[in-house]
Amino acid sequence: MKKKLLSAILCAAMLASVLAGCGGNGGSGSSTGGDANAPAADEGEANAGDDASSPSDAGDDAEASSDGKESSGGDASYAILVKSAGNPYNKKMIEGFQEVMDAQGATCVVKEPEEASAEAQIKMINELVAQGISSIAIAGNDADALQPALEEAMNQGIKVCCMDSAVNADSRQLFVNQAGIEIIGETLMEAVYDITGGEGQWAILSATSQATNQNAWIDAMKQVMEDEKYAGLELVEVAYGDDEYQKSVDQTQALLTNYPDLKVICAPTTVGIMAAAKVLQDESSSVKLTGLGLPSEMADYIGADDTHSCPYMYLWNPIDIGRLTAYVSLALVDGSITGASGETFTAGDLGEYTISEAADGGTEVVLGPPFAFTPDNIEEWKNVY
Ligand code: RAM
Repeated sequence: MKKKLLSAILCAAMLASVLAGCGGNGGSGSSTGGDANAPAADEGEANAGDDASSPSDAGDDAEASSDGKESSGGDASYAILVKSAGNPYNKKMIEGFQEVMDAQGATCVVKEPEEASAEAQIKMINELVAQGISSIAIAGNDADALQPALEEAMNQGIKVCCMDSAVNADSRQLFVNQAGIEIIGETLMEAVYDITGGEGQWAILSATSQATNQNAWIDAMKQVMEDEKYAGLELVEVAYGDDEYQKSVDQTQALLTNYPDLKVICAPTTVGIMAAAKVLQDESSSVKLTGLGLPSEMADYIGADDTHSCPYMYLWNPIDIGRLTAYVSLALVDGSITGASGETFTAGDLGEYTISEAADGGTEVVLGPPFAFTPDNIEEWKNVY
C-alpha cells in the first residue's frame, strides 16, 4: 500500500515537472503579445531603418495540455522541433507556439536537439512518428537530409510544416517564412553598403554551413552584390559559428586576425551577432557589425558612436513565428488548409494569411518584412523579445 502511494506521488511529481517543462520560459508570454508585432507591422518597411541607413535542456522534450479550456485540439498532439537547444531565439518561437496551443487546450510536444544537426533532428522525427503525433513543425538543420524521415511522417498521415529554416518542398506541406528571402538579402546588403561607405572588405559570420535559412539569405546577398553599385565591396570570407556562442566568438577573433583591413561583419544569426558584438566592443575594434539580432541581447551594443559595435540591425518577432506556426499546424490537422497556394486562414490576432508559392517550388506564408533596430528604438524593444 505504502509502495503504491509512493509511486503515485512520484508519478504526480514527474508529470508536474514535465508540464512545467513545456510551459517553458515565462508561460503565456504576456508582455510579448500581439502588441509586440504592432510597431513592426505599422512601420512595416524593411528600411524602417531608412533613417538608419541613411539607415529545456538539451535533448529534452515535454508535453502539456492546458486545463479547463475549451479544446479544439481533440486527441491531436502538435510538435515543434527547433534547430537546437539553448538558443534564446528558438525559445521565443517555442513560447509563441505553446501559447496558442495552450489557449486551444491542445497538447504540444517540444523537441530541442542538443546540437544543430540533421542527424539529431532525424532521430527526433522518428520518435514523434513512433508516438503517433498529429503534426510536426520543424526548423530544418538541412534542406534535403530530413526528406526520408519527413516523407515517412507524411505517409503516415502526420501533417508537416516548417518554420524559420525551410526543409525542401517535398519534405513539407507549408513553410512559415519569417520574411521574404530576397527582402532580407537586400536589407542586409544595403546595411553593409551603408556602414562600409560603399567600399572595402567585409565578412559574414553565419550559423551552420547547412542552415537553409542563412544559406538562402547569403545567396540573396551575393545576388544583390552583383550590381555595379557594390563593385567597391569585397566579401573576404563566410565564417561559421554553428549557432554556438564560443565558436562564434572564436570565428570573430579569427576574422579580425586574418583581415586587418576588415570594415564590417554581417552576422545573419542572433547567436553569431551577439558573440561578435561582444568581441568587437570589448576590443574597441574599429570593425562594425550588422545582421539579425534579438533586441534583448543586443541592446548594450547598438549605438551610433565609436563605443558601440553595432550601428543598427534587423529581425522580426520570433514569438509571432511560433504563433503563426501553431495556427498553421492546427489548420493542417483540422483540414481547413492543405498547404496549397491560394488557401487562406485566420491566425488569431495575427490576422488573415494567404498561402503563396515559395521560391523553392513549395508553398509558404510570410510573417512580414524585417524590422530595423536602431539607437532610437532599441530601448523600446529590448524588453519585448
Ligand atoms: C538564429 C538561428 C535562426 C535564425 C536567427 C536569425 O537564432 O539561426 O534560425 O532565424 O538566428
